[in-house]
Amino acid sequence: MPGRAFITGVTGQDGSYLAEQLLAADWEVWGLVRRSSSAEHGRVAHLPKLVHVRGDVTDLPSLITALSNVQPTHIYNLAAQSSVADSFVQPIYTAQVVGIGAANLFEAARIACPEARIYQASSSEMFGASPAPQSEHTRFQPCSPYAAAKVYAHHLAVHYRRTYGMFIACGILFNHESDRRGPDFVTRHIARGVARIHAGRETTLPLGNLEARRDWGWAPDYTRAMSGLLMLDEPIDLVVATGVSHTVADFAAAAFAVVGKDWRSHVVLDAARVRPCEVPDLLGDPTRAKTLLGWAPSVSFTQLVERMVEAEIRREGT
Ligand code: NAP
Ligand code: F7E
Repeated sequence: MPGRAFITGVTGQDGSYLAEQLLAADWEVWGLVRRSSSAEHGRVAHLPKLVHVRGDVTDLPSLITALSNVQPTHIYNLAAQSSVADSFVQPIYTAQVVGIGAANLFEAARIACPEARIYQASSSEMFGASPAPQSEHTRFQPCSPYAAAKVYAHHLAVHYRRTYGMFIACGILFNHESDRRGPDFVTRHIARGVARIHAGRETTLPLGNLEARRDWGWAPDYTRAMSGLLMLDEPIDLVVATGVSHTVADFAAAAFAVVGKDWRSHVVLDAARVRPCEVPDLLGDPTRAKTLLGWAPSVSFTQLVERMVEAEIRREGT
């Protein structure tokens, strides 16, 4: 039965797809939107039924007020400073939004709506240096301030689950992409660079570590898994991944191939894009997600790359 959902991070990539999917299934959807002098909220501008609630996950009173007023049945905590690269530059801010932000959300829910089911956006980045493949049993070895903050939030979710009996499920999601991805992430950066080179507006594409491996999937598949996780009888931790990984170089090669170009003629190494500490190899084992949710990715790596490059070509108007 549809209920009332409250989403933090609703203006982001995942929040926008999740809101779309829930509204299409007749849920009432409320989204936390923070104040900005220039916000246009482009990813959710096409969703008139989405109710915007002013607040910030670093501001506990705003969360208590929002949850007291909305009284959601389901809460999705997607708000984050989600860039791993930027977390090295702003480690304290990242901890405040990703770590303390989650603590504020759990505490606000405990006070205002303790019966609500909560989804916590955990991340494959938490596995860090642990060798591939990674599953629910793999040790967390975070390699960035972002990952360390996500590990804190994850452990806190488990603590609230065990100590207060709250329904808090953690989706440990591997990289998922779309044409709504932020422009700084490598897939969108590559897709946009290819489109600009195709249009004759650039000649080179700067990249950092080409050898890092990631398990890339299609974002709307992953937001389906989020709502599925809150439909289970018990709150659990669940890995969501395709089970296939590629290097950054593979992504670049596939993206340039969409416009008939050789990536080696355009990619240039930019040392400033290499991180102080790198996660070398993320490859998820989605067995449990398949068993418990019947979840499977609907888009292959090649289709994902094509969709992203074609979307950027449309944006470039060529
Ligand atoms: P995203 O596009 O970067 O969106 C982040 C969202 O958080 C935006 O709506 C942003 O609002 C909001 N936000 C940031 N700081 C906030 C604050 N202080 N208070 C309230 N809202 C705040 O991220 P995403 O890719 O959709 O990812 C969603 C969640 O899943 C994040 O928690 C991310 O860490 C996690 N995750 C993502 C992936 C992935 O591959 N995409 C994988 C694993 C886990 P503004 O629009 O105002 O900036
Ligand atoms: O980097 C390498 C980079 O920034 C992927 C977030 O959603 O997924 C995301 O984190 C790889 C890394 O994503 C460039 O070093 C090379 O190895 O696209 P990314 P991420 O760091 O994996 C996880 C699961 C999350 O939870 C995060 O929120 O690509 N790389 N050259 C580059 N990366 C970027 N951004 N830019 C480059 O030029």
